[in-house]
Amino acid sequence: MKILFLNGPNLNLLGQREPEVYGRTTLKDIEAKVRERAAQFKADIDFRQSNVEGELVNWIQDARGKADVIVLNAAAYTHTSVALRDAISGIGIPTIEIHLSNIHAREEFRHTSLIAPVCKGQIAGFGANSYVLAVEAAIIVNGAAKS
Ligand code: CA2
Repeated sequence: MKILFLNGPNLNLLGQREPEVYGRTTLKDIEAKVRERAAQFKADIDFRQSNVEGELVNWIQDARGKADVIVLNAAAYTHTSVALRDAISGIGIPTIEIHLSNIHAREEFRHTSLIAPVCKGQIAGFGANSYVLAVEAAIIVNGAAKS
């Protein structure tokens, strides 16, 4: 089983800026945690980050026939991107939306996710553990898709 983790804009800054909001864990640290958890399920991980909306759209499209599940932290694009939403609904690969923070407990503009309606579900508010939980969610979603 292959899980594609995609990370949106500014997540490359994790652990280096605004530690009071996003903690001190870097994206590399999170990737290591994800790989450790995925190894327990013998799942393959592809883990990427981009600040460019179109690059994320291209990666979603290219996942056809390569990834079984996509786990997406679209960061700020969560709240703005019709292009990402259309890409997710266009490819037919089950996608799980994740966030480090609880977007529903933050500013009003973060309460709306344009991608949520085309995702299988959402995991938000558990910091780096949102990513670890997403590995398990991906296994469940993949099993459900095959049965
Ligand atoms: O909680 C999340 O995972 C978010 O997707 C993070 C996004 C934010 O726009 C979403 O509303 C919720 C922000 C990612 C930017 O991360 C930074 C990390 C360090 C310094 C500055 C930004």
